[in-house]
Amino acid sequence: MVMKKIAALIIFTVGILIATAMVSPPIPVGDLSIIGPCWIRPSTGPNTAAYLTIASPGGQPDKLIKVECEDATTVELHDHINDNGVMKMRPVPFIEIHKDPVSLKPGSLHIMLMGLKASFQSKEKIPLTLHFEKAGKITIDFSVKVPESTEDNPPA
Ligand SMILES: [Cu+2]
Repeated sequence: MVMKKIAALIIFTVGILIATAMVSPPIPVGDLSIIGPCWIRPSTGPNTAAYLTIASPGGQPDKLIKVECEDATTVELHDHINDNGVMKMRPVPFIEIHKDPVSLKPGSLHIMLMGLKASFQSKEKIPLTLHFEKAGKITIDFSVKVPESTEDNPPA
């Protein structure tokens, strides 16, 4: 009886490990490929940021022009610039996508979610609608999660 329980526990644990290790497959949208993970930093105030990686495998250039999120008052596309040694965020009108994957990541390009209508907690799923100039739009559930390494940890 005890052995059965242990066996069941092992099978359960292995199952969870496999599920965690699996990387979600790229999501196609038109000629583009959304390469995961699509994630959002948990909110500690009214704003937070969302990240993902996008490529155009066929080499057709495109642009991410707008993102919508029902849980945020305003959504902007942001980049980081080095202003005399001070890293500052600034809005950009679009993010260009080419054959090589473009990574939106902490300290770099990101989707800025401002005026959150509720706090975003770890493990929540927040749907964002991405609008591309040519590929059209797609809604993806972004996972709220704490950045994995300290390297990924500069604010937004
Ligand atoms: Cu920002």
